[in-house]
Amino acid sequence: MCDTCGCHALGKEGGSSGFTVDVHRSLLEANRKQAEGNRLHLERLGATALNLISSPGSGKTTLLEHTADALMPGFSMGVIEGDIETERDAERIRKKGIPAVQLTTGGACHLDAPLVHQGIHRLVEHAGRDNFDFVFIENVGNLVCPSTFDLGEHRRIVLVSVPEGSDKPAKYPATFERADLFLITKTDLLPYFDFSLAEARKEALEVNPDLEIIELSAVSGQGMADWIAWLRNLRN
Ligand SMILES: Nc1nc2c(ncn2[C@@H]2O[C@H](COP(=O)(O)OP(=O)(O)OP(=O)(O)O)[C@@H](O)[C@H]2O)c(=O)[nH]1
Ligand SMILES: [Mg+2]
Repeated sequence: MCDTCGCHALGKEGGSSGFTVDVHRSLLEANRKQAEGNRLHLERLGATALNLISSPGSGKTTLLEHTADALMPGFSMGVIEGDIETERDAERIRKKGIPAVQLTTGGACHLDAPLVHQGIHRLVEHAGRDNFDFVFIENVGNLVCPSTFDLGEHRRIVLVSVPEGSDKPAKYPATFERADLFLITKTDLLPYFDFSLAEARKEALEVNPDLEIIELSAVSGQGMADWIAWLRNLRN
């Protein structure tokens, strides 16, 4: 098992031991139960919860900053930020007037459901209200480990930015298999990189034929209307 996060059932010698696999299974089972509890909890708050997964720097926080501008004041939102260290992303969101709490994992490369449960309580306390239309959960920047852990979200979103390359869906298939929406971000940079929108779409749909796909740039605004429409549609 990975010493940092427990996200792979591999022994230290590179093989899997029965003990390691059992511990891993029971960790995942405990996570699954807490995730169901989180989902009910979020529904009692009236919230649709979204889990954002991507490599570091794909533009998750920037997208949420711009989403705050576009969604407010029609919809209320709260944000649970996940990072290994620092309060920086929550501070960025709070500057937009949006309630945000920061979860720091202290080394683990993903959020898990028990940590997010704490985050829900802290968000309600911090916001001073118990009703939200949307709760966004920004996962730790990592395209691998977060895909294993249900956090109690209603939809899962995977982001890949143009500078990362269009070959990512085939290389990280589990994350795409388990996602509902694929956001191709930083499309304003397309002229400067060899990113192929056609390849990214094709590979993603080969992994998950039901995946919805939106191309956008939070900076230029291109595609943001499609993203906001997708969000609004979740509340209809
Ligand atoms: N050109 C361009 N840059 C962007 C866009 N969105 C984000 N960026 C830049 O990309 C960098 C990383 O953005 P963040 O929003 O912090 O990325 P993140 O996914 O939240 O990063 P982590 O939380 O560290 O995983 C910043 O310098 C942003 O200004 C975009 O649409 N276009
Ligand atoms: Mg961020």
